[in-house]
Amino acid sequence: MSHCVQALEKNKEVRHNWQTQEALSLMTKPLNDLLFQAQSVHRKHFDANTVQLSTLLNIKQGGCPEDCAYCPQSVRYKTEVDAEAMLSLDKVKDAAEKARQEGATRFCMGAAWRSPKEKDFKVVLEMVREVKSLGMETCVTMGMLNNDQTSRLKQAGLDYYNHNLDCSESFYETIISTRDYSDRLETLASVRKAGINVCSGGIIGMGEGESDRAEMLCTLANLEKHPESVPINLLVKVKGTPLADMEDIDPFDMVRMIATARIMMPAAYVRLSAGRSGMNDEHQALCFMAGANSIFYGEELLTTDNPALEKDRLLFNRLGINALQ
Ligand code: SAM
Ligand code: DTB
Ligand code: SF4
Repeated sequence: MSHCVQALEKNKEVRHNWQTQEALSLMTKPLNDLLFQAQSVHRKHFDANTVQLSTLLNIKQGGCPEDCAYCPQSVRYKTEVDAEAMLSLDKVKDAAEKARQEGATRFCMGAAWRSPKEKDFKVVLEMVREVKSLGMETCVTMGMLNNDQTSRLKQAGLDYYNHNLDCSESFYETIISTRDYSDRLETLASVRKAGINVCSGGIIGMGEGESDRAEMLCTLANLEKHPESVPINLLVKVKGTPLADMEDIDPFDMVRMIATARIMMPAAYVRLSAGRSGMNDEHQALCFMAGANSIFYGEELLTTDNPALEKDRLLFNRLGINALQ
């Protein structure tokens, strides 16, 4: 096939007119058919044996005023996570340096805020500049932002902003009451407008239905431009949160969610995000086969465990996966 025809084929796959019913039909196909389709799409857009590594650091833990039902950092729930002060610039620099040495290409800083206050925001700008100067990609997640803030982040060298939809608009009110779905979309629009890459995805296993999952993927895929990065989190059930006793979902549901995201957003990095500690190697391998090509690499997420570096290296070796350089 000529390069020109190949490019046309790829373009055809990048659509922005997805309907929930269509996404749902994809998601519920026989698993082998779904995996085959996802792998085929994946291979047109990416090297199928390369996975991108992002390392997370919680730069401001706990004490968040929001009521997200899954979150151990909300002040409203009695969890084992205490509120702490913001980390120092030096600590952040050291952690980023270590992450780079371990092979991560992106350093993601998370803060448990509804939205940043000016004084703290200035410190985050400084952190972005420092991490950027180490030669790493930078990512921040700290809640809602306005246009002034996104443009200042862009100027400081921010590459990605993570702001998840978390779930479908229909299911949203069961999970969060302290801000609206439209607030989330506005922040995403502002990030996009400022020229920062969008990182946005959600969580499964919160009691949502299959059609909620399909609806959320449609909202993401129907944005004017697909997010460059789509994290799919499996709920980490934390004691003290309202979702602590949710039932486990079928492991294949995670595989289906990833495969469907891959097909609907062919050129996005789909991240197998929270929840890997509870997955066995075979389950993770299926997620990579379904088109996941990014992970959080590092022994901690924000407040919960992630697999040990050595364990991930061994898994990559056994699967013949290389880390994106
Ligand atoms: N406070 C900011 C916000 O909510 O946008 C940034 C940090 S917040 C912890 C980032 C994301 O982590 C949430 O949107 C959610 O998708 C994910 N997350 C938080 N707790 C989780 C859990 N227990 N299991 C899975 N994902 C979780
Ligand atoms: C995302 O989608 N997942 C990350 C990141 N973005 C910030 C957070 C996962 C948090 C899991 C629960 C915790 O460690 O507190
Ligand atoms: Fe706060 Fe973010 Fe946790 Fe919601 S998810 S309670 S906004 S830290």
